[in-house]
Amino acid sequence: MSLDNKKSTKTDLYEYHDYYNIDELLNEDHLLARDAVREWVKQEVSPIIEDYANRAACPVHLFKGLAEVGAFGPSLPVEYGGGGMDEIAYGIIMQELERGDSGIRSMASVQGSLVMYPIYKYGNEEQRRKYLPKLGSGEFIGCFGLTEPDYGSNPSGMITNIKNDGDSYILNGAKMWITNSPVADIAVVWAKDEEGIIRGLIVEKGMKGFSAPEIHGKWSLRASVTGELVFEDVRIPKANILPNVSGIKGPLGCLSKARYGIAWGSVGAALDCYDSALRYSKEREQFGKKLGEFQLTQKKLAEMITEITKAQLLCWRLGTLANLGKATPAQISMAKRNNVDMALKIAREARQIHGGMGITGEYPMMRHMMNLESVITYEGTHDIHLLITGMDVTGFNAFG
Ligand code: TGC
Ligand code: FAD
Repeated sequence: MSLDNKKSTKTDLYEYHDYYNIDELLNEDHLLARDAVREWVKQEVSPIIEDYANRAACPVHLFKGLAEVGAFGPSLPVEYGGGGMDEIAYGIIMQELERGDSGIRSMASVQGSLVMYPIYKYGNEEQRRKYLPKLGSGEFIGCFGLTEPDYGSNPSGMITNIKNDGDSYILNGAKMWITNSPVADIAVVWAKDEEGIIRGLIVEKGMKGFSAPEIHGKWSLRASVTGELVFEDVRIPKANILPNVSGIKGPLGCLSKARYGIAWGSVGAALDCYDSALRYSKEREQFGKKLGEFQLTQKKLAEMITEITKAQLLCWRLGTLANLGKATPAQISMAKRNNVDMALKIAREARQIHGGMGITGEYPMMRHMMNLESVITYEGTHDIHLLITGMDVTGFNAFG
């Protein structure tokens, strides 16, 4: 029996925590967007997510709802399927989604920042009109193919390639670890041309020689579908090449957009874990006292809200810089690295506060913790972002 769309009766008790009154720095649009997405997550994600994660199934039916709450390309222009909002609104939406589940935020990150953004930024008008409204409305699902089996942290080494053949290119190669690939209608793929220059192209489902097998056996992001992209002499019309970018800075520019969203999103996962631990500490008694009355529990909770508050401020400042077009890739790396690491540590501490109950699906920490093991790896690993900061402050390149 399929459990698709079947909701549990579990109530989502989540309450937001804003220790430094950061809400006062937000405008009405931000708050409206946030409240709408928060409510949507409570109604549509929380009741089903444990079940989907348990079954390692992707709730693809949520794509339409994600589109309706404006989660796809919130800061892209409305006429191209986006939300026409600013970068802070984009960040807040990602935070609310990841409060529900990192996999749901992943669906939105990939669609908006890794598929719609490159088509908008690097595509021509015909490509924009053809794909963006359908992606923005959730009619099309997209994926982003950069990583290869032998080129993860070093995508510049990629071997996937295109060869000129009249009015087409012939694409060969393989991509690995691609979010949404098995369910995607289109893939934005990065490949080297005959001069070794990286180009972006749009590959459509059904093209001969193109397949997208699912990767099974993940213990992380179980409600997100991940797969490969395999290209065997796939004929790509020249009209599908993104004309306005070449070189690795093309995909890296998309990653900056998505990493920015993860910096905000991971705070959502941390908030959910903290919120659950705080509530549990006020309910559960041992030795005749509430857990929250013990100093050791207070230390855990006090440190959690301190780290969350620092991360919230980092996001707000980064968002302000992004709105001015001044957020540098290295600043984004610092926020992505810090906030994901913070969220992972908080998930572990919050799990401890719940004792044995913390390992069950009754509470969200284990799911967030396992998800965050992917989040700390994808979009640049924890150490790669450290090296980006190191290079920025010293001027010395420690890669390679
Ligand atoms: P490098 O020589 O440093 O730079 C080449 C050119 O690119 C520019 N650039 C950037 N531009 C925009 N945003 C960024 N983040 C940029 N980083 C670099 C740079 O200024 C330069 O421009 P120009 O004009 O001088 O040509 O390039 P490199 O090949 O040495 O690479 C550096 C390194 C290692 C930092 C980079 O390769 C890297 O970030 N590696 C990590 C790989 C990664 O993050 N992969 C992510 C795959 S996608 C994914 O994980 C999606 S998960 C989605 C989900 O489910 O949410
Ligand atoms: P490697 O690059 O092999 O790294 C292994 C280890 O070596 C890491 O700890 C790394 O930090 C370390 N290391 C590497 N180089 C150095 C160095 N110079 N100095 C010090 N340490 C180093 N990719 C996409 O293109 N599209 C997607 O949609 C996508 N979705 C993903 C979804 C999931 C669930 C996962 C797990 C990954 C996804 N990825 C995607 C791929 C992801 O971006 C890569 O896994 C990531 O960039 C790391 O590459 P790798 O796994 O090959 O690890």
